[in-house]
Amino acid sequence: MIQKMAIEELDRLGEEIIGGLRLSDDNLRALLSLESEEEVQKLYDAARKVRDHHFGNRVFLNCFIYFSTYCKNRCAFCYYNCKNDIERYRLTREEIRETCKVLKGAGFHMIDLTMGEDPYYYDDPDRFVELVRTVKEELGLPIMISPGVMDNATLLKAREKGANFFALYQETYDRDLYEKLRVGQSFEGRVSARRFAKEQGYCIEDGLLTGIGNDIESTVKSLRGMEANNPDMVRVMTFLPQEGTPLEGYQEKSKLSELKIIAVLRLMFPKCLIPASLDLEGIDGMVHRLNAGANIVTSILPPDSQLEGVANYDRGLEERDRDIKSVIKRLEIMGMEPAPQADFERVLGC
Ligand code: SAM
Ligand code: MD0
Ligand code: SF4
Repeated sequence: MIQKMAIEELDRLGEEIIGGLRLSDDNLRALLSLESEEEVQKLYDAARKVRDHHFGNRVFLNCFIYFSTYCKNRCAFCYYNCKNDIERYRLTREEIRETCKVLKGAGFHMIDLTMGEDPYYYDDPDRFVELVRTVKEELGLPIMISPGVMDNATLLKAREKGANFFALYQETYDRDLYEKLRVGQSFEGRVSARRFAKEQGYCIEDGLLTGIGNDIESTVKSLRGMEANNPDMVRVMTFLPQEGTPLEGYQEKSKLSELKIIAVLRLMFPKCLIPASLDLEGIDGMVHRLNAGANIVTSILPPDSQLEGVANYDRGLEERDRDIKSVIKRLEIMGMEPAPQADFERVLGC
């Protein structure tokens, strides 16, 4: 049986975490099973207190460039899985250079270069390394790479050419669920690519999906699984069903909301970057995620961009409100502001 957490304990939680308290598995179960509006708000309050203690009102901004939507894999949740008959694109090096020009001085702390596991790059990974070099040369900003599982030699070369962060999400540390989600992909291979990157001086991001077969026990397992990697950034995303995929019609009444998990992540990983992704609910959703303890806005698209997101809540909508100016405007209304770049460099040095 899950032990409940008393309201008074929730009131003290933020302070206690700042004072060094580590949550037990029973604490995690209790927090993840909170339901009443009052209790859940207290959880967010605690997470914000911890976030503000370490980062003040300052937020980081991550630019998302999905430069190739070709993929050889068949993740059950993903729109871009190779079985889905969709239009795809692969930007040329020149197009990427042009995108960088638009991004100069825009105010981003980091550029996220994401792709599907595109054979064009996997058959000749030096093409990918070259792309990292180009973006570094154009912008001089920190670079996150999200290329999927990459071989060690390529990870090393990309690091030498200026990649700072390696994002690779396990989605779940429950192996049975993993096999249903990342169909045909090695669980260990994913863990070891991330571990290798960390050993080589990358900052690493790990992540979970929620609303897709995870219960409280498997979520606790996943949180502990992420913790074991000593990540610098940790995320959770709500599964959004995608047209043309096996899980197109999947619906789940999950009590494990993304917001609750964001708050728990903040309590478990007080100093980590935790994303408020625009990909799921846009800028209104960003506000809720920041209020639950997140501190980096991700999936901000380059100005006037036609590029894709990953889950794309706005697919098919006419208006796309995913630009850095709109984000900053809303941060100001919230009493928050973009952090100085020096703060981000400190995070990278951690
Ligand atoms: N191809 C690389 C890979 O899979 O690692 C890079 C893309 S990765 C950043 C895409 C991530 O977006 C997935 O790991 C998953 O966490 C998330 N995602 C994909 N489809 C989603 C969906 N339908 N709903 C929510 N999140 C999704
Ligand atoms: C996001 N669409 O932050 C991006 C993506 C990949 N590193 C990040 C999932 O929501
Ligand atoms: Fe490919 Fe990544 Fe989508 Fe999986 S999540 S199908 S690896 S793009």
